[in-house]
Amino acid sequence: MTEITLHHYDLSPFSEKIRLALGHKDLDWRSVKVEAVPPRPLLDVLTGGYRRVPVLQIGADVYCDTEVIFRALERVKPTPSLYPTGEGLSKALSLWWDRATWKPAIGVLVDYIGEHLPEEFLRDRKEHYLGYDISKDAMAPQMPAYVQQMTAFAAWLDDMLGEQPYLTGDALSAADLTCYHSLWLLRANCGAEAIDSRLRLSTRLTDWMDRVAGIGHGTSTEMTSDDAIAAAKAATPVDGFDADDDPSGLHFGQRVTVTPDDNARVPVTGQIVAADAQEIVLARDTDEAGLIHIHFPRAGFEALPA
Ligand SMILES: N[C@@H](CCC(=O)N[C@@H](CS)C(=O)NCC(=O)O)C(=O)O
Repeated sequence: MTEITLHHYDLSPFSEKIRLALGHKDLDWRSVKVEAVPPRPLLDVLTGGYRRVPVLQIGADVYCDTEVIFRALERVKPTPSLYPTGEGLSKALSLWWDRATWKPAIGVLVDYIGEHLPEEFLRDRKEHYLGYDISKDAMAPQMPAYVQQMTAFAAWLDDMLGEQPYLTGDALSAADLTCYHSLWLLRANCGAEAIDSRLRLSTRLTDWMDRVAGIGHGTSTEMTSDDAIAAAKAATPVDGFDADDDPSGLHFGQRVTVTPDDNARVPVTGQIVAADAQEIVLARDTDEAGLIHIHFPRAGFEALPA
């Protein structure tokens, strides 16, 4: 089987979701560490310019966004599933959590460690990623509101757990990995005790976090970005997803742009080679890595004629 390669950095909570998914499926994978602040020219070759992290690569197939990465991992190794009770609830919970908690979680984070964030990191996040200033001073006036949001949402997770070990039932699902990630970010960087008390995390919730953490990250070996490009060049796209069923009238072979609809709104241009209501795949010819197929989810992205 072609190697599974994750392009990521340690502190990235969205990457932590995927590291845990790789652990859940007990996969061997290659780890390409990228800079926390772009430019990332070698990653851009593979993604066509999509600027967020993580990115999963399997040979010449490249997956942008954790939702479609989960989907790819399901295809590579269906069991244990990331969707033991079906995709709908897990995916809806994940999209809500990612979007509703990202700004408040960053607000709480910078209250604790904001003074240590480099100027170039803050500038990049404001100008090219989030569109707002995440410096400690800029976020301070809203701090009570961030705590209010995180506290409300964490209590909902606690309620969902009830008597069951995981959010959607007896078995772990993608929803657990997603809802874990921003709380992991806060506890790992601000101190678990401080966060547990500030956000009123119950013992039931922190026990669940311990269970999720216990999954681990599978087995990884380091790889350079250059070697990842060489692996893409040596491969041809092989992912079996070949649907021609776009719900909006886009058609096979059409040139389109695909752009996140929330932040880091860099359009990626290519020709449709597969599409349905959940996933779209663009073909791009690159000098450095040959033909690449880039996969995106549909929810949270806009695909429009180029
Ligand atoms: N919806 C995306 C969000 C990814 C995301 O925002 N990742 C953060 C890192 S945790 C990021 O890309 N930050 C800006 C950057 O690293 O360039 C996903 O699920 O993958």
